[in-house]
Amino acid sequence: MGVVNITPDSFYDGGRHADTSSAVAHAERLIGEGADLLDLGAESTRPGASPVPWREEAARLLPVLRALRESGVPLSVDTLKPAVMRAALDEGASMINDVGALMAEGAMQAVAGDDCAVCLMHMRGEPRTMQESPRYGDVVAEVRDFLTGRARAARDAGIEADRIVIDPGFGFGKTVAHNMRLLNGLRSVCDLDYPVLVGLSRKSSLGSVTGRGPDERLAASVAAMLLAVERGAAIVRVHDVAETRDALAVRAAMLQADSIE
Ligand code: HH2
Repeated sequence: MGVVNITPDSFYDGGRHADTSSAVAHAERLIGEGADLLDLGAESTRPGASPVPWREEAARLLPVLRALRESGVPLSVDTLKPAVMRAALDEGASMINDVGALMAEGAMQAVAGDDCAVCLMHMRGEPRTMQESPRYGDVVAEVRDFLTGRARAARDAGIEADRIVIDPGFGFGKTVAHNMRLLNGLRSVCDLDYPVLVGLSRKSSLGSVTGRGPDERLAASVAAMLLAVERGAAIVRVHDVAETRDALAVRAAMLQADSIE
């Protein structure tokens, strides 16, 4: 899943693709690099980010969505807002990626009647405040229980099981230690009966581990992605599609080594 941030303030690429034509060009580049799916986001959820009014978010998002809907690649929309969800589905989005796990009022109803996929993510708190001393007893068990509950709520609202994707939410109300424990314990999240999406690309935990800024976290991002896939992640949400595909090609070749001459 290639990330397309149509925002002025995303933590890594904020402002690089903030207007429609550069966002579309970036998306087309990611498709050329082999993205199977694109995630379009028009509101940053980085720690400390302030919410954007839904009309502004929609005004950033919809022209890009319209320009890409014939691209042949399914389009996911990263939003917390039911009004944006509905507008995106009307314009042909295939998936709603909600870092709020469809807990906002009206969010579940906005997607239930459609046939779109949904991504339900774990977050502790809200982006503005989520990094203010998050605490867990057992982070892996708590995230797993939360995702089990949200998937059940989605099923109860009429969302079929094969439309549901779950995500432990790396960096959303978690310290570096929490994120590393979650990465190591990802298998137990993947053992739930839903595909698991993982977003670790260029995140600050990788900066803490390596001492590097967002622009220098490519190697750490590829390593983290591969560790997640080894533990069963089905979808990896990344800024760097070509490098990610190369790493996955090495893994695939290793797994198929016996059948290669
Ligand atoms: N991470 C970000 C945004 N959306 N969605 C899911 N499902 N999982 C994630 O881990 C995830 C996400 C943050 O990354 P980015 O979009 O690059 O930054 P920003 O929120 O600042 O735009």
